Amino acid sequence: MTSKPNTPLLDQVNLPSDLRLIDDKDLPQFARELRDEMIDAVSVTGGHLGAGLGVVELTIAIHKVFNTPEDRLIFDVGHQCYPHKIITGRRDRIRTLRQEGGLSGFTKRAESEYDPFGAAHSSTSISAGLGMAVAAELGKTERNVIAVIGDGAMSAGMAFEALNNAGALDARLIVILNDNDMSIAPPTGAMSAYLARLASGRTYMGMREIGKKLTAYLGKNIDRAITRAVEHARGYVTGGTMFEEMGFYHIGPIDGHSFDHLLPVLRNVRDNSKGPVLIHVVTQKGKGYAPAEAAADKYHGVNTFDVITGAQAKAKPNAPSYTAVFADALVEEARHDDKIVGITAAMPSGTGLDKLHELFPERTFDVGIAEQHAVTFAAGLASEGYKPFCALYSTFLQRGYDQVVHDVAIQGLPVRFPIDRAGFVGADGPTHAGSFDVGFLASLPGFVVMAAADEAELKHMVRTAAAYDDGPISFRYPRGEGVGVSMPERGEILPIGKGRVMKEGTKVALLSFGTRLAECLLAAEDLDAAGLSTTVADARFAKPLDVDLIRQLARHHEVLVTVEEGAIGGFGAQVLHLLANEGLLDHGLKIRSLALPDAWVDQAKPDVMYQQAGLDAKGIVETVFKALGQKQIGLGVVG
Ligand SMILES: Cc1ncc(C[n+]2csc(CCOP(=O)(O)OP(=O)(O)O)c2C)c(N)n1
Repeated sequence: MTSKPNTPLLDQVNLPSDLRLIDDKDLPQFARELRDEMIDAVSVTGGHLGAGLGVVELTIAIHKVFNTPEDRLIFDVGHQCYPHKIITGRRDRIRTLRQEGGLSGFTKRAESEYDPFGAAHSSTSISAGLGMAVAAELGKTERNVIAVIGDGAMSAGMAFEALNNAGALDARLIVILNDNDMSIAPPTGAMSAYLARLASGRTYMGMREIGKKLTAYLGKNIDRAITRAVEHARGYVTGGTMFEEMGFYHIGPIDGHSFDHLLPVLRNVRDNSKGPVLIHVVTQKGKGYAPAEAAADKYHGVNTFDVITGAQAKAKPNAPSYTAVFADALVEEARHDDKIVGITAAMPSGTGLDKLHELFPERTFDVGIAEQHAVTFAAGLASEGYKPFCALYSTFLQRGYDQVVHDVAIQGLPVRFPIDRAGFVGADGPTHAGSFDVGFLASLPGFVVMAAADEAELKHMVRTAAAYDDGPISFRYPRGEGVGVSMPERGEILPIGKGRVMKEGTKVALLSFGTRLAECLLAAEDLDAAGLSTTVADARFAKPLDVDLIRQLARHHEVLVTVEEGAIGGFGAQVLHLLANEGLLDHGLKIRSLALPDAWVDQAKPDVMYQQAGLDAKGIVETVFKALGQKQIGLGVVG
C-alpha cells in the first residue's frame, strides 16, 4: 500500500483485506498503532487487557497471511480478541466493549463473520477447529482453519481430547499455541512445566532450524526469507515433542512478537501443510504497556484506568465482596479442622482461595483450567475422609456436571461446592452468567443445595458445609459486594432443610432463595403500604425444601411468589412440584414463580438486568398485583 502521508496506518484499515495491502516492513508501525488503540479503548471500558496486548503481532500476522473470514480463525476463550475486533470492521464500536448494547468482550458468531465460533469458556478452539476442518474436507472446500489457544487453556482435558482426535484424523488444522507462561494466575501443572522446558534456557528456534524443519516436512516451496536467514541462525532442534507424538507437525518455539518469524512460518504452513500442524509461539502477556508488563496478573482483567499511570478506577466498597467473605470464612473453618482442603481451577484470586493458600499452602490445590478433574479430584479426597471445598464459578461448574453426578452424587460423597458468580454477572454477558446451577444440582438425589441471602448467611453456609458430612452440599452467592449486614464472629451451623421467616403477613407470601431477599423485603414494604399484608421468607435451601414452611405459606396466603436469581427449572420448579403433588394448588392459591428469563441475556449492569427480568422490588410488586388481578395506582389498590 502506498500509505497516505501523515495518516495513521490504522485509519487505513477497516478490514483484513485493507491490512493485506500494507507492506510487511510497515507492520511494526501498524502494530504500535493497534496496541495504542486497544489500550485507549480498554482504559474507558475496562475488560481483558493483558491477553490482547500479547497477541497484537500474532493477530496481525494471521489476518495478513490468511484469507479471513473465508479461512476460519478461532480464538480460544476469546478474551484476547480485542485487536482482532479492531481490524475486522468493529473499530468504530470498540469503546462499547462489554457495555449494554455494545460489543461482546469475547468472540461471538452473531457479531461478525470474522468470529466463526463463539467462546468465553476455555479450551474449545481445537475441537471446534477440527470440526470445521473436517467439514471443509467433506465439502471439498479449500480452506485453512486456525485455532489460537493459550498455554493455560491447553491444560484442559478438552484440548487434549481434540489434539488426540486431530492427530488420528490427520485433518488439515493449524493450531497456534500462544505460550505466554501465564493463565490468569501463573499456570500450574506438568503441562506448563513442559512448555516452559521447551521454551526456556534456549533462544527461540532459529531461522535455520525453522527452515530445516519446514523443508523436512513440506519438502518444497520454502519461503526464501527462511533460506536467506540461515546464516544468521542460532537455534536448536526440539526433537520428538509430545505434540509430534500425537500426530502434529510441531514448529517452534518462535518469537510471537517478531513479524520476521511469524510471517514466513505462517505463509509456509498456509501454502504447504497437509495434516495437523502446531506452531508454538512465545509471547509476553501485557506486551508493550509497562504497567501491564509489570503487574503480577499482567492486567488480565482491569477496570477503567488512567493510560499514563496505569492506575485503575476503584469504587469505594460499601461492604466486603461475597468472595472475600467466603475466603475468610473458609480460612476460619480450616483453622478449626485440618481435614478441610480447597480446590480451584485456575482461579485462585477470583474464588478467594489465594487466602487459604497463604495460610495453608499444602491444603490448597490449583488444578489448572480443569473443572472436570477438579470435581473428581475432590471426590477422591472426600472418599478418604477429607473435606474438600471445590470452589468454582457457577458457569464453570457446568463443565464438571457429569463428574458431579457420577463421581460425587451417586456415591454420596461429601464434596462441598462453593458456587461463586451465581446469577447475572454484568459485563461478561451470557457465557458467564451463573444461571443453571440450582436447576442442575437440585435435581440430583441426596444433594443439599443452599443459597446465601446476604454475606452473614454466606458465613453460616460455609460453617454448615464444613460441618455437614453426609453427602454433597453446595452454596451459591453472587458476584460483587454484600449488602452491608453486621457479621458474626464465626458462622453458625444451619439446620439442614430449614428456611426462616423474616416478616409475617396474612395475604401475600414472598419466598426468596438467595440475594433477592433484600428486594423482597422492599417489595413487602410497598405491598403492606398498599394494604396487602405480606410475609417474607428466606428459603435458604432449594434441596431439601423446607416442606413445613412451604405448606404453611401456601395454606395461609392468597398469593405465593417464589423469587430466585437462577434459570427456570430451579428453586421455583422444586416448590411448584411439591405444591402440585401435595394438592396445595387445588384450592385457588395464586402462585407465581420469578426466575431469570428464558433467554440469553446480553451484558449490562446487573441492576439493569435484574430490573429487566422483573426481579427487583418493583417487578415483584407488579407480579403480586397482576396475580390479584389488580392495578396499582400510587400506593393504593384499584380492583
Ligand atoms: C472453562 C473455563 N474455566 C476458567 C475460565 C477463566 N479463564 C479465562 S481466561 C483464563 C486464563 C487463560 O489462560 P491462557 O489460555 O494461557 O490465555 P492468556 O490469558 O494467558 O492469553 C481463565 C482461567 C474460562 N474462561 N473457562
